[in-house]
Amino acid sequence: MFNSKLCQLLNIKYPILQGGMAWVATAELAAAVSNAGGLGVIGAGHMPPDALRAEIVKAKSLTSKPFGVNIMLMSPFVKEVMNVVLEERVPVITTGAGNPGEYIPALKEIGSKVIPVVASVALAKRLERTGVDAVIAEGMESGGHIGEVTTMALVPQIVDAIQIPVIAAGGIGDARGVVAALALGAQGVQIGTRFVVSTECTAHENYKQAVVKAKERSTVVTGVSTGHPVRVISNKLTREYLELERGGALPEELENLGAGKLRAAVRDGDVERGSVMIGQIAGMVREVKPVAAIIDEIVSEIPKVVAAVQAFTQA
Ligand code: TUI
Repeated sequence: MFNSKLCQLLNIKYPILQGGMAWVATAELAAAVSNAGGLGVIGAGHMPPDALRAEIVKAKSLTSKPFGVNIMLMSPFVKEVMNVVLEERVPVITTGAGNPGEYIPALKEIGSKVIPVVASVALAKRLERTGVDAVIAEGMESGGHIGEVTTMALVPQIVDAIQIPVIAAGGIGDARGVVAALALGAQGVQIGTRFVVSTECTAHENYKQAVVKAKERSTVVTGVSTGHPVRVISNKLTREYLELERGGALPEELENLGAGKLRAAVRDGDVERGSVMIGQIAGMVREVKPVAAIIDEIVSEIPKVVAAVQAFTQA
């Protein structure tokens, strides 16, 4: 086990959480991450309750280790999927895209660990008072729905503002990112993008290859005008979307254009007309590897990175 409060809290070997990516983070990916010593997380996204229950049951059959479910608070099924995770007694719940406040008492009562994603100091402070176990401070380098502050600026400000453990997310994909996060005061990291390009990830091969081909400037942020900014790979869809957005299109028109597009990219492999949500570190992801190899590589390179940093302070 790693000497991190997070490892004790979640009963995991390495302080590495897998991002709960809608459509991408299935039971297969989550179980692979948990089996490799991290915390795998099923992404509930917009899943109906029965589909989520089936994923949870599958994950339980694939791993005996703790795993989590990410609940996307903008989902129309949020109340029903909350009931499913309560009934299935999922050990860890992460939340995204909103304030989970009203759901926290019921989750705490059955002993689930609750770890919301936050993009601001204000929400981190408010949620600490409700008894959450940790927060994930997610910078705007991340893929998908994002906030406005970078990981480098957000993490230390949240670390200074609260007492519970902080997990850094956004722009982390290798040992250098992990060491940087720990230097900022985080107790662990959440990684999404790097796990998309893994053998166990069930996303369409076209999606993985779009990430492999991406460079550091390949993503754009759509939806700023609707109040729901989303980072995705630039393609036919984003060119059309951003043109409409610049022309002052109504939020409803833009939401309609985006509807169903993540599924089209992840499941059908339509990476030109679909929504390829991915973080800015896509540019350093070069090859598809098994999850265990990704985690082993990250963990095994940490001492080398620490030594390189330490060398700066030695005369
Ligand atoms: O949730 C995410 N990333 C996501 S969710 C998602 S699903 C989707 N599908 C289609 C269109 C749009 C989204 C894809 N990616 N990350 C966690 C996250 N949460 N990032 C930012 C936030 C956040 C933002 C505002 C959390 C709380 C918040 O506070 C609102 C409030 O009420 O204070």
